[in-house]
Amino acid sequence: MIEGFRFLPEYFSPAQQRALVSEVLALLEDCPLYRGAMPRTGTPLSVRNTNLGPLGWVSDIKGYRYQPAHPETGRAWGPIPQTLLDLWEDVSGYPAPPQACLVNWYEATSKLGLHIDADESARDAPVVSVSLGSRALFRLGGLERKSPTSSMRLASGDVVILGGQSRRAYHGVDRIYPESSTLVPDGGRINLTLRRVTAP
Ligand code: MD3
Ligand code: FE
Repeated sequence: MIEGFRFLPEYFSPAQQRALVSEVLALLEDCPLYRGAMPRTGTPLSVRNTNLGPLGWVSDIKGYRYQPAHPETGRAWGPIPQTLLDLWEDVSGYPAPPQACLVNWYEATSKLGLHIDADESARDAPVVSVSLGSRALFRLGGLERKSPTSSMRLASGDVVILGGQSRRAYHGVDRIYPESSTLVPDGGRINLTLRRVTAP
């Protein structure tokens, strides 16, 4: 496995997972999920998104970027839940708080192609990911698209930390296993990723 990758299975208890899903669902009322699109082609993304925090990651026909406002409502994103700020403090080893929590919402057939995350200028900061709801088949490769990959299942409550070399690695989600959990409505999956965007 690539340097800097850490897997903390069942970091959150079932009770903590339920509380976190309830809190996120409540925040989505003012900060709704929307469907982004691929740069240039405008092909709709398979996963719906929203963000929490001062900045949010957005993808549309014009490109990928971080911005302070929701692309459809024009309002600021909602707050990052304290539980997630505490998680960042516990596991990131980074001297400043996260600025974005990207919410990825997977339905039964959603997937996320192999990609790298390169839109953050704070390149020394890790990404911290929380999985909630149905299990996902996650694929992690190396620094080049052609690098060999390995797959693992991410289950509800699992935390993954992408630091060091792994922060620059190709990765994606091949599929979810819908209804492997009832935590998220319609047997879906929520992935929350905490990100530092700018150097402190
Ligand atoms: C490896 N999310 O939001 S989480 C993403 O399950 C993303 O929704 C996936 O890829 C998901 O960009 C994977 C684990 C993860 C998150 C960020 C990474 C792995 C990563 C950034 C760099 C390298
Ligand atoms: Fe990613």
